Amino acid sequence: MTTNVTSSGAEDRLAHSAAAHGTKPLWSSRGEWQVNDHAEVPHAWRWEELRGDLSLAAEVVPMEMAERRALLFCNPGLGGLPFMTGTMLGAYQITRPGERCPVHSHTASASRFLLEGEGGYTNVNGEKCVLSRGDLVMTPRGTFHDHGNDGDQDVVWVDILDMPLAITLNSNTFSNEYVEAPEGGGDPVPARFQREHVASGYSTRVYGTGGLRPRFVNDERGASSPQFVYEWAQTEERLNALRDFDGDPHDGILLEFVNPISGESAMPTLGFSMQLIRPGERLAPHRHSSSTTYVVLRGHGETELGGETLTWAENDVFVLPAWTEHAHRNGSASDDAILYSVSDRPALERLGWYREEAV
Ligand code: GTQ
Ligand code: FE2
Repeated sequence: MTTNVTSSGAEDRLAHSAAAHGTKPLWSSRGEWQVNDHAEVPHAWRWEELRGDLSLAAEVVPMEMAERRALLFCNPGLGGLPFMTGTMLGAYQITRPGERCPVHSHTASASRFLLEGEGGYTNVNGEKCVLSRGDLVMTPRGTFHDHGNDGDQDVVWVDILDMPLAITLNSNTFSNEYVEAPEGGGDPVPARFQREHVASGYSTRVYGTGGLRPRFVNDERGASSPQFVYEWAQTEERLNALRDFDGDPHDGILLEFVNPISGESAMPTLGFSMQLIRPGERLAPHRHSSSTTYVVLRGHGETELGGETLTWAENDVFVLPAWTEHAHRNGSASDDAILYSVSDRPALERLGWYREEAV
């Protein structure tokens, strides 16, 4: 006589017993967990809707309490977590004239992309980086940073960090234990803000020309770009110089901000790009395993995104989830559209998991 182990009674007994002992049968449960049901979905955050909330936050929440006045973008696919994608956290952050945000550091790498106001700055490891609209500043993993607004209007920028990735990999740490020697010298003491240890504009002066590397400088900035600031004025010049090329069928005239020493992505986990979509231009659809967050610097348009049409206008933010078909289109026949974007492609490439296909 043989025992029929597939009989339902025996199977139920097995399932119960196996579960009670802390296991789950692979052969019958695969469909439940081999796909990510809690992944990011296409979504847009509208400047027109959120700018008022930023002003309200600035009115009612003093900086002493907020420390950083950021409204974190919540992707509706992520169950209420304040993340844009499985790998990226993003926010609009508002700083009022004269305000300063206290110094801190974290394992997560961060970036800011300025949308509104003059005189906003972030001090990264002692380098005060003053930003104008369209400027990008890097805050690589582990760097101490504090922000402020020396101008006379509100400053608003978009933060993008790889913090969800750092959390997933159990590596997210935070510190506000910053010490530095007093102005006149002596032993380091705790400080709420960094002094400027480096000349303002240092990293663009040293690295910002591209193709010409000062051999007498050797900044140790880990796997991230030694250039902290990428200025819009220079990016715009490059985009205009390249606008008559065919460009990529899917990405058009896209420039990646790279580490000027290695030529690799500006951060080991995240890649940063600026993309010109010319008047009337319609890009071809494709998809890839990386996810991307977009900020509209200029113009308006539409993106076919996983079978839906998502419209966008200046200063809007939107998410392209992993492996989702997409095609961008400039909505104007006469004006440029310019998209800033951050992608987790470098992280996936380093793991050997990046793939893409035209559709
Ligand atoms: O400005 O340093 O949106 O540390 C989230 C975490 C901004 C910042 C965020 C941060 C910051
Ligand atoms: Fe930070």
